Amino acid sequence: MTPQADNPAPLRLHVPEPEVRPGGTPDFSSVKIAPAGSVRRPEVDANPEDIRDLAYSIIRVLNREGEAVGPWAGLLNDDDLAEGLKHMMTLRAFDARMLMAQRQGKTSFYMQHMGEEAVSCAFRRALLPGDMNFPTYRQAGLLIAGGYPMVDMMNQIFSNESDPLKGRQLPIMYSSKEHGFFSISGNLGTQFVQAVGWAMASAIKNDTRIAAGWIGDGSTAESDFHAALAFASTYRAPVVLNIVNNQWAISTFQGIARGGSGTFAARGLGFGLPSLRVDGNDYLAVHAVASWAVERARRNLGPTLIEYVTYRVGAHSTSDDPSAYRPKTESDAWPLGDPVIRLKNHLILRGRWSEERHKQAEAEILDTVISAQKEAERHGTLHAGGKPSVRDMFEGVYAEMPPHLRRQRQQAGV
Ligand SMILES: Cc1ncc(C[n+]2csc(CCOP(=O)(O)OP(=O)(O)O)c2C)c(N)n1
Ligand SMILES: [Mg+2]
Repeated sequence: MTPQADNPAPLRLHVPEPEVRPGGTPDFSSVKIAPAGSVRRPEVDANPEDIRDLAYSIIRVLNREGEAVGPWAGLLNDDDLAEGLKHMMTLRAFDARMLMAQRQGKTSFYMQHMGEEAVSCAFRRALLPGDMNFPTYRQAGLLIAGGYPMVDMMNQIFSNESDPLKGRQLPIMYSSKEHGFFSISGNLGTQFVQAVGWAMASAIKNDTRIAAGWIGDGSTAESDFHAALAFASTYRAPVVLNIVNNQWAISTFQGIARGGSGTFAARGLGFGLPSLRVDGNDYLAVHAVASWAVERARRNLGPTLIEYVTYRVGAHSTSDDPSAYRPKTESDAWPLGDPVIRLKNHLILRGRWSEERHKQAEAEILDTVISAQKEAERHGTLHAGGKPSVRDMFEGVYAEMPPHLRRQRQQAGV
């Protein structure tokens, strides 16, 4: 018998810990950030084996001075960028008003995008009409940049008589087939397999529409994430697989779901997927990388995995208090800055924008959001005014209502 077997050391688990806790000094010195413009831009038909390094770097376009530099720059003109800036400002203003509405008891729940606006707003611009997103709850920029009426978003949040989803979904879990926005699932991870399945169906039908799946850093620990990658890789489904790494999964830091892999993008390498990491707070970089991946999918070159490196500035949701698990000043220390300010500075540098123009745009956007809110509130809020009908509860599931539901509807008197 060996001595080890006689007296084995007790086994232990490794539980990763965040570097800093509340009360500590935020430290992101371990986050390695490539200088803007320094990461190469391969051809879209590059062999995934030849671009494995892109899973470990960070593609960036906007430098500290606000210039757009390097091989990923130059896709969007100044008008496009000004429009993009307005989309992000609109999402931020919308968030602020809806957060306040939740505090006022007009809705039970809200989730903000603060700090992550570039990801969904810029990605939307890379898609074509007919393409389908399978989003999580933090991609409302897909709707705002896609022209979905803000009043309908608010009607859903207020669960009022004009709620397009008739009170059946948690507030903010929108759905709009026409706007390429598949119904959000509260069960995390499901949207990734659904995106791959939809993309496979599109290819089976010889259609030209592609899909985009969305998942958070924490949710990549779900088995659905891995199943989605296996199917996407085997069948080369026309899908863009997006991981939004905002550093947190409610109170759990990203190191738990990432485990031993260096980055979330690196998860794709074992599946042979082209896997790119991008500065998620850089509107131009997000759009450029998204366009690269969309072109691959559209040209039948297969799926791409993208990790957006960003930071969740606000609370996870209105039910969360981040001061319990991270330093209050952590977002100020985040090294990739604020996506709105970075794009604003770039446009100022190009002579297309100014501080005055920005203030004016902020005021105009706030006016638009407030008038949309007034209109939505005319149709009711959580505790006041019009509500969806109880009858709606019985509709929309079965093509022909089964007898037991018909009986229940009669009992409810609707
Ligand atoms: C299958 C499943 N498990 C757990 C939850 C509870 N839950 C809701 S949000 C969340 C954190 C998700 O974090 P992440 O994927 O990083 O997304 P983020 O909120 O940061 O955008 C958890 C655990 C859930 N909704 N579904
Ligand atoms: Mg997260």
